[in-house]
Amino acid sequence: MRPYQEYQQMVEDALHGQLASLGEIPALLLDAMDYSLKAGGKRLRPVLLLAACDMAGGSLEEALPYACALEMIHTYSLVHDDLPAMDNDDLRRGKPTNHKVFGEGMAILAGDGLLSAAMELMLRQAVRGGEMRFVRAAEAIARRCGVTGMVAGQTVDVTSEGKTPDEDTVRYIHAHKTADLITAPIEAGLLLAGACAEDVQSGVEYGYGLGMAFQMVDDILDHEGDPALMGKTLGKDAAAGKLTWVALRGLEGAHEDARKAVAGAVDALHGMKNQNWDINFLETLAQSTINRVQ
Ligand code: GRG
Repeated sequence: MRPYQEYQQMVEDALHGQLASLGEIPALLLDAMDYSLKAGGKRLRPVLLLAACDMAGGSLEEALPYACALEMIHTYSLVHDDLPAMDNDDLRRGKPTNHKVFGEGMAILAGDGLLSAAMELMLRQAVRGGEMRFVRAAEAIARRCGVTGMVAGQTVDVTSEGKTPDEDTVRYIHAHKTADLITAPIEAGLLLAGACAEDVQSGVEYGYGLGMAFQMVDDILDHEGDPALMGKTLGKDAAAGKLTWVALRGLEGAHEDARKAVAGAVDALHGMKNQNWDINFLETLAQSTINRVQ
């Protein structure tokens, strides 16, 4: 088992090079994309992809373009989410948001650029690799960030503000806006490593539990977190009447449900058919989500 920081460093080292490898990008566009990409962040999604692939005996070199692509997709979603037409935020990852620095037009283009670059990187690797597992990993990521995944969740999120929270709707928002992009790296990492369908399914269940817990804790931190550690303005969700897990279940209920979601994730890991895999990294990561402060 490698430490989190080792996977994180692999991603940090590869991100800019992966972008630059696509060819000549207009300087301002590259600056705007790089600004948000290099603004920090935990790199959770790419780390999950590398760790899942590593656990199942896959190649980290083959997985790296997918890991970087996923971080690009996540970063695009943050850039667009921060725009005045969406959440209208001034601060992200402890820095002024992309549109505050580059203007709204460039922030939209930076997001578009990050999403398109991500697709290109994955498909280039799929063409190079020439095996169906490369295509299937790209399909899983495209599906989970797309119109039945993250974009669907964000749509229901922005159109539900001010409504009375009901469990089905809040679960839908969290499952798609957040958990899909946390499930994507597990699914893609296992597919790249050639895992069997049953183990990919267990990985998907793990990703769902982890992703739901991650967003429940995010909702809790919006009330109880430290803005300096979170790198963003807190308290905005409640003020905007967002459908959060805290709005649905209260702070205590949200803590309890986050613990249950993590337990579900850990159960799924233990149910993997391949009992030779070292599940410690993914298990520890899921458990630490409960106590995360950033
Ligand atoms: C614009 C299509 C579109 C989607 C936006 C990502 C998102 C959906 C909205 C941002 C607000 C939010 C609460 C998203 C839920 C996912 C989440 C908790 C994102 C923050 O992820 P972290 O904590 O951030 O991994 P870092 O900065 O560490 O990468």
